[in-house]
Amino acid sequence: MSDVPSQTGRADAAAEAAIGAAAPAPLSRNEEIKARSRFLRGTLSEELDREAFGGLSEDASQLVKFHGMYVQDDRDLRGERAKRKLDRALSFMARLRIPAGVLTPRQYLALDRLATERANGTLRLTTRQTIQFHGIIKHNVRAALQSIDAALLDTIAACGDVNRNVMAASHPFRSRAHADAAEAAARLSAHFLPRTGAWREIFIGDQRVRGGEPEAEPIYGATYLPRKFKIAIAVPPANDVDVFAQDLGFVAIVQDGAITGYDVLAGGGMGMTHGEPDTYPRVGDVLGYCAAERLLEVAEAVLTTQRDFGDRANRKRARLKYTIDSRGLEWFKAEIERRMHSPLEPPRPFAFATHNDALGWVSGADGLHHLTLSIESGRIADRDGRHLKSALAAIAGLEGFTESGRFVITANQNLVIARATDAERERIDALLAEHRADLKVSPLRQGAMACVGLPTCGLALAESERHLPGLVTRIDEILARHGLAAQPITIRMTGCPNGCARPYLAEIGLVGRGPGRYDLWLGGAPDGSRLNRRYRENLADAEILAALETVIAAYATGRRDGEPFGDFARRVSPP
Ligand code: SRM
Ligand code: SF4
Repeated sequence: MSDVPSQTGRADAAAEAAIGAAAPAPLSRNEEIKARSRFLRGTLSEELDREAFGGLSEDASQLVKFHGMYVQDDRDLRGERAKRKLDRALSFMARLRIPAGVLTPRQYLALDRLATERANGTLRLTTRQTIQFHGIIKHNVRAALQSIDAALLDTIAACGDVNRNVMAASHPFRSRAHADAAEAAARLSAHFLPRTGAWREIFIGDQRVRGGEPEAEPIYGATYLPRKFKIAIAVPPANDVDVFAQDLGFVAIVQDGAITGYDVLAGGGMGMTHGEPDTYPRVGDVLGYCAAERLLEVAEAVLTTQRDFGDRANRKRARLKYTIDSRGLEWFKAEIERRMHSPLEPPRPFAFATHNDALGWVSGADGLHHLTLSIESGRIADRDGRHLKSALAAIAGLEGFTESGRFVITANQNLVIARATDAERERIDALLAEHRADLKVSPLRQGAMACVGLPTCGLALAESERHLPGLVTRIDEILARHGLAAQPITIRMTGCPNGCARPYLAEIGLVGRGPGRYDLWLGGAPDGSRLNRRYRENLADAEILAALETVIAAYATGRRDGEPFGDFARRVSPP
């Protein structure tokens, strides 16, 4: 492991010493909150007991994120409640930590029940291979987390200034290399899990052992990281985890079917703020290659470099991508290698073909079958005559499959129902059909992703999850008019520029500006390796459709042989 100081809070001092610059800017308020929190406890426990108020104080609202939760309000109800002089309708969103997105069907059943009994009746698969619950009222928070704990799961570090859910190629049963990647994700997740006992004490009811070891965070230190930190492992030729969008990405190098090492990427990130050019999306840079057994060592060197040099004054510039851009890639690589006591090897060649999921059944050499099921915007619900939630619960409860099957969440918000026998495969198909949950979707819809957006996201400027499906229908009509109905194209929408559905890597990106208005970004690569560019700003739906019709018509007649839509859009609309 790297021999770096283990306690932070001195990060700014270290950074200033290193560059010999002017007096440091004052730390952000979140740094004070973390420092005072006694390893993420703060006043959370007492505040949870006060049920007369449905939310938390500002400081506790920041701390609860480290435990995987957000205080939100239903924005559909805001205006009406304000008119009636009522407080906001507050509730909690809880996000699980599920490394590589792998669940047993039994765990899934527990989560399905939780959604019905303690949340808003739906489960939301996220773009980082995990599940969110919305609408948990304060009174239910502890009970919800206790049922998560009983299912041998947790929400620790699912949000907050820590390493987030670690992603891996979404089909761990496809090959030995895929299984290796999922196992490596679990190891990374465990290695960077905060050591504080706060989650168990506050939500589960565990008592601290009197006179026990003093608590410490050997990797993070008392003030954790300057900002969130994200890791993913891709197994070529699928870039289904969007490895270029991660703070730290590993691309598996496979020999004789097993992962022997990784190309290491650093500095990816999506978020930006409208009108603030010093914030921007960025794809990760390839730093070099490491042998598989050095995975944790490399990851710790990168994470602790960001811990010590990331910006703790300005949270808008606190991600690793800005640390790298401020100090330079050469400096960054040298610092990683200094911490590892040896250089990375030159990168090995790799090639990706796609960043989407391949839908449908595939069968393994072991005779087991795996179904990748399209879940629109990751929302599992019984609605509009389609009983997806009931269907998945029935599948998870199939005798035998409950124990031997697996549910795997993909980074494209889809679900792999894995490890089914011949007979189980037949039952699964029948259950999906009975519940009208086996809809055939167009290639465009297969490559569509939307962030949550309204009504729960406090940062949304425009609709997203509720809006994209209808817009896709209309874009499909345009594609059909131009003979392109079968053309796979990635389209991603977010309700604001934070980029939660990674829209800047899509062939068509739509980024919320204000109610009903979006910026249109075009030209991402079909394998997710290139940023798209802003093509038009502040468009209403009719303007988006008109702009797309023009480009799609030109693509229909002017594309080169086999040229993907994103490549064409980039070629014909240079910067
Ligand atoms: Fe995100 C904040 C939802 C993946 C970049 N994201 C939020 C919050 C928590 C809003 C808030 O801070 O108040 C959203 C909660 C909405 C809700 O009601 O549920 C939210 N982000 C999501 C999810 C659920 C979107 C989805 O539809 O699946 C994803 C949950 C991931 C998970 O399971 O951990 C989600 N967010 C992402 C990604 C994609 C990724 O990680 O690969 C990104 C872009 C990559 C990146 O981090 O650069 C992303 N979310 C952000 C940002 C911008 C961060 C930045 O430094 O630029 C914010 C705002 C912030 O942190 O201040 C944000
Ligand atoms: Fe909310 Fe913006 Fe993320 Fe969408 S992209 S979930 S609107 S923060």
